[in-house]
Amino acid sequence: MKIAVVGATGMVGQIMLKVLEERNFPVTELIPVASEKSVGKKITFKGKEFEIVSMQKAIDLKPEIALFSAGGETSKEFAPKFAEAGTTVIDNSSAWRMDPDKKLVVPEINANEISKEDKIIANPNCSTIQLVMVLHPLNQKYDLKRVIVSTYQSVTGTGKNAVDQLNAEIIGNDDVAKVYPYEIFKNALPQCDVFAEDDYTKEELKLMKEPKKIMADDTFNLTATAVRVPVQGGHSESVNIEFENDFNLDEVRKILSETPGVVVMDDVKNKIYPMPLYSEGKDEVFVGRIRRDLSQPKTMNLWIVADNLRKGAATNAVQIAEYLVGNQLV
Ligand code: 11C
Repeated sequence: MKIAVVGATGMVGQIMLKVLEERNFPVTELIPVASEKSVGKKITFKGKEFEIVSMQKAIDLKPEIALFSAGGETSKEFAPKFAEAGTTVIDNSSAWRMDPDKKLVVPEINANEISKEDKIIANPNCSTIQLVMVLHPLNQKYDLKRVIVSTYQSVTGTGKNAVDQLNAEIIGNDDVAKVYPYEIFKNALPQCDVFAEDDYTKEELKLMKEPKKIMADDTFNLTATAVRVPVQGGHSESVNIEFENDFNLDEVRKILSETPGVVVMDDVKNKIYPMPLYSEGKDEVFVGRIRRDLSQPKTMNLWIVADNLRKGAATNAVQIAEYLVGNQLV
């Protein structure tokens, strides 16, 4: 499989390469693509060096699959050009996610929607992916009525400059570009991305819209507050879920523990619950603190953690690519 990674030097691009290597994806030719200033530089993949090429060169090489993680504007401009050349693009930006003609895919949930005609496939937002991995199996069994999610998001979701800001603030170095409007060390910012409609941030709106499309269900309500915290290993989410039907907590744990890609870590007597420090570098979505909401019936609280750069971005994209290959869709 000839595969391009667009944005190969970025945080997610680097993890895409790592995940392709770890999962032994059948790469016959790797085409790393990055901005003009990186063209000509080399990256190492499976012990071999590959030269970073320009976008046009990559399009001309007609890869079967292109994994894109280069931002929405780049994706809007170049994904259609790859698609016209016959490449199937798996795009990690928000550019195509809510386009009614594009599939928004979490493979464990809706990969079966993908057909050969889908030349641009959208990878959901990181905080959405870990949320739907848990919501979907519970929705199938108990029918969602209302979801309230509050996130605690890693600085890695903002990118390398944000990680640099946090690390500089930890050592008291003021000589660093500020990505956030305030200090992030020792702080919590109730703002992920910019403010958009109705005083919600773009991140909150993604969380409120994308799950309904992925689960093909708009019969439930969902609201979100997204918060940036001085953490690097992954995103955490406190989720309150009201169902149409009542549930049994042992059965809930059983359903989730039998869901591929989900790991239940829920043993409070032994202080076992998911944390970003634990999820870092792992592909699974971890869920714990599963308990009844004592304030109203048919409602539960739980806590979801995942590495936002892996299952939240790179791993999910590579899983889509694996599905394409495994089902002869490219
Ligand atoms: C964050 N979720 O943590 C974002 C990063 O739409 O893919 C990913 C943004 C996106 O800030």
